[in-house]
Amino acid sequence: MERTYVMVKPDGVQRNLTGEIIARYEKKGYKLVAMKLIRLTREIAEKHYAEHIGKGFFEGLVEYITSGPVVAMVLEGKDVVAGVRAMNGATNPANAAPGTIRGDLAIEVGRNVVHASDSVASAEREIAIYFGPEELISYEKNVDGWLYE
Ligand code: D4T
Repeated sequence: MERTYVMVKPDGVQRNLTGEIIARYEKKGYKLVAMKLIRLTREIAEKHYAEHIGKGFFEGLVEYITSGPVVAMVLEGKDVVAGVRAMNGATNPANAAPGTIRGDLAIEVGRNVVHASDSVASAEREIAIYFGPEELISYEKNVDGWLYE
């Protein structure tokens, strides 16, 4: 089953949106297989956002993402990478549709409350940055038969 890396960013934690954001994924049917509260170091932030090093917004991005704790998690489900990206909405909340997390809960691109991997390859890379294999828990849920044919 596919997995993705999701992170409630510092603004989401500070604004008490962690529970609401996780609840949306849970209600959809995605399964939490790992979760923890952590504070990113600059080193981790640079690893995570390596593709953006050197861009104009990079320093502000690192300052923001290291400014307070984040809730890091791994979600599992059929086509979960694309599904969570769709639930999160456009990167810039100004372009995010109502009903999406960013469309409903955020205003500016530099405070967009949540992160999710943009491909299966990114998910594998990002999960490995934040979690050791022993932290990923495979388990059955009774509801699975009501979610999948
Ligand atoms: P993340 O990775 O945070 O889920 O965002 P996306 O995958 O949706 O978008 P991204 O990688 O293009 O951007 C990473 C991160 O940088 C911030 N950002 C981005 C910014 O502050 N200004 C910008 O112009 C862009 C493009 C927001 C998300």
